[in-house]
Amino acid sequence: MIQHIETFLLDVPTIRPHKLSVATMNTQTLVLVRVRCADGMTGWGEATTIGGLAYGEESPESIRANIDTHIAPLLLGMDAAQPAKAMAKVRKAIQGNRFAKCALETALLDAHARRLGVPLSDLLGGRVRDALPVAWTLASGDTAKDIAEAEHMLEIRRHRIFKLKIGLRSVDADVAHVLAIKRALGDRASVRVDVNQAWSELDAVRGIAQLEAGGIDLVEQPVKAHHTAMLGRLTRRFDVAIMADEALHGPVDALTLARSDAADVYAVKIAQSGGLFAALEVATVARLAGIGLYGGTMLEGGIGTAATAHVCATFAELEWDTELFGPLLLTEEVLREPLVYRDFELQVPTGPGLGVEIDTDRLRSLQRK
Ligand code: MUC
Ligand code: MG
Repeated sequence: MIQHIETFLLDVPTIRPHKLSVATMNTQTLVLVRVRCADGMTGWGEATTIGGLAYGEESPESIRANIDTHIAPLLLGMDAAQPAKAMAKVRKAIQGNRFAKCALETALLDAHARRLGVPLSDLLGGRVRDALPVAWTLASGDTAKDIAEAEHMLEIRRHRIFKLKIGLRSVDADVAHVLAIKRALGDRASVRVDVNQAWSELDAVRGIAQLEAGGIDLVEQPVKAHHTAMLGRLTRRFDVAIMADEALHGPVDALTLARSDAADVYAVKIAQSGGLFAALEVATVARLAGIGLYGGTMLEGGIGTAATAHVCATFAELEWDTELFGPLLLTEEVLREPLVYRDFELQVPTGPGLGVEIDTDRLRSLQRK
C-alpha cells in the first residue's frame, strides 16, 4: 500500500553559469519525491525543471504544491504493487502537470522494481544497452572558455559530443561562436546547437545555412514550440538534422509532429513527456515514423538522470545518443554513489529499482529551508 508521499526542494549551485536563451542558471532546483510503501519499500522520483518558469509552465514550487495538495492524496492507500493503476487514477483526475506525474511514476516504479529485485529497465521491457554516450553542453557564453572546456572533456574521455546553447546574441555572433568551436575541435567531436526557440524563420534560414556549411551535426528547436509548420519547412529545406525539444509535450505532440514531418530527431525527455511510459510512447511514434532518437535532459540530478537512463537503455536504436550529464553540472551530489561516467558513456545502473541510493544527510543539507 502507498503509505506516505513527501516532496523536497533542493537548491544546488552549478559549477559555472549555464547560459540558455531563456535563462542563465547559477543554481538548479531539484524537485525530489519519496514514496514510502506499507511493505517497507521506498521509491524516489524527480521533477526538476529549468529556470523557474523560464523554460516550461511548471515551476519547482508549483510541482511541489500540486503533488502535496492534489496528487498525493489520490495515491495514498492504493496498491503500491500496481503503479500503472495508480498512475491511471492520477491521469484521469489531474490535467497537465507532466513533471509532477513523471516524478510520481518514477518513484512508484523505483519502489516496485526494488520489490521485485530487478532494475527499473526490466519493468520497461528490458535493456538492449548498458551504457549511453553522453553529450556535454558548452554554455559559458565565452568562446575561448568553451573551447578549453571541450578540450578538457576530450582529454579526460568524458564527452566527445558538444551541444552549444545559442539564441541569446545576434545570429551572426552566435554562428561565429559555434563555428570557431567546431574549427578548434574538427573531426574529434560532434558539435550541435540548441537555439531554445529563439529564432524567427528568417533568422533560422540564415543561421542554419551557415551552421550546415560549417559542419554542425544537429540543430535543436530553432523556432517557437508551437510553430510546427515552420519547423517542418526548416526540416525539409536543410540536410542538417533538425531536432524537436520544447515542441514535444508527450505522445500526442509526437504524433502531430510526425504527421507533418516536422523534425528529423526527437529529444525524449521523461518529465516533458509526462512520465516514463509516456516517454516510451514518444519513442515508439518516432520509431514508427522513421524519426531519430536522442535522450534529453532537464538538467536533473542523479534520480531523474538514472530514470532517463533506464528508459534510453530499452531503445533498440538511439541514433543521436544522450545528454544525460545533469549531475555533472552540479556542485553537490545527492546520491551516495555518483553515477558512473566512463569512456564517453554513462553506465546504466544495474541494481534494483533505479539502482541509486539517496544520501539523506546531503539531502537535508541542500534542502530549502
Ligand atoms: C534543453 O533545452 O535541451 C539540456 C541540456 C542543456 O544544457 O539544457 C537542457 C535543456
Ligand atoms: Mg533543448
